[in-house]
Amino acid sequence: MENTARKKIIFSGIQPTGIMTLGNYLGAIKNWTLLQEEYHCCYSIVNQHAITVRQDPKALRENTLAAYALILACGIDPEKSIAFIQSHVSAHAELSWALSCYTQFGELSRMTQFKDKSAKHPENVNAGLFTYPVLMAADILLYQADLVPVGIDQKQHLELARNIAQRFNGIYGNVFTVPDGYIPKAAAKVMSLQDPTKKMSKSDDNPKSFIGILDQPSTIIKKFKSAVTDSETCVCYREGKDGINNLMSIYSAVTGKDYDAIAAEFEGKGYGDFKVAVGEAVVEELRPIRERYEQLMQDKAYLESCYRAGAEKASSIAGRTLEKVYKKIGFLPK
Ligand code: ATP
Ligand code: LTN
Repeated sequence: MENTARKKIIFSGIQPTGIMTLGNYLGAIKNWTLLQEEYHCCYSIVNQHAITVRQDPKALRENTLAAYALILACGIDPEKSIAFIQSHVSAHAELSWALSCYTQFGELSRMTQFKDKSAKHPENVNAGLFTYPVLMAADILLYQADLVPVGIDQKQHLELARNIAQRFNGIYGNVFTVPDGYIPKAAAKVMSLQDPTKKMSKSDDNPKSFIGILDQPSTIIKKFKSAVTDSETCVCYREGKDGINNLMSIYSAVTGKDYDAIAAEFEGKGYGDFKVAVGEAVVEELRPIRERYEQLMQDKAYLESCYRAGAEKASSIAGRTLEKVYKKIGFLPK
């Protein structure tokens, strides 16, 4: 009989490539915190993914600690969830190598993130950028994750992870759980405030295009006031109104109001009022996170004890899966 009592397992990761944005928060991390009440959750700062783009070593070290502190500040409780740094658990790189031998060149060539990032960094189209989704599959499959909370931009990578798992299981029997995505209804893809046809991204060169989770309230309001919209006046969700649609989805994700309620609230009012309301709602959502982050960064010893304990717990789970995989493949035991 199937064991229906097993608590589901969640895995997700975020790269320490700069200050996290409102997109990262609404698209992913907010769900991370909600899920930890009901599930076994593993969350990782994926610094090995980050080096697919050239990083300054000192900045990478600092950003890794900052990202770790930030996920705790957002509400990840290191007692409830396993929160760790990817490079501290060697099984990720090891499984990634094995899985790369079960992934086709053609599959990786179709990944849109690879195409985008290689166009953005033509001077450094390295093999890691190409095999990035295999490492991501290893991250997820090591923990036998059932659900992976991510923004919609990661859907294609997730589909590949499912394909790799199914292929491996097809050859060797039931080794991996086949994961499903967990994508939020509102704000699955927060768009740039300056070009609402583009994803809000923390590596965007124009800081006005994104809201950093740690931005000061006055900066947040200023950025929303200068958000690009359209030449109409109606606050309503409609095709072609990319800027307003984006602001509505942010407002909806933060306040829980649906689009009809938002349209009614701003009927007869201009975009100016709406932009300020969105800004203020976001300021209030982010204020406690910024305050908690500042406290946590004062206590490096605490952060260190958390990520060490996290790595230990993660290693023990990941090690078990890796051992099973090695055995199935036919690697002679040590
Ligand atoms: P970069 O912009 O530097 O490529 P990124 O922010 O897209 O990085 P990650 O830091 O790895 O990439 O993203 C972590 C999580 O945040 C992922 O689940 C991703 O789907 C989500 N995410 C990123 N940007 C957005 C966005 N604009 N809207 C919604 N979710 C997002
Ligand atoms: N590729 C993801 C980050 C990431 C991830 C993961 C997300 C790496 N490994 C495992 C979920 C599960 C991105 O957001 N760019």
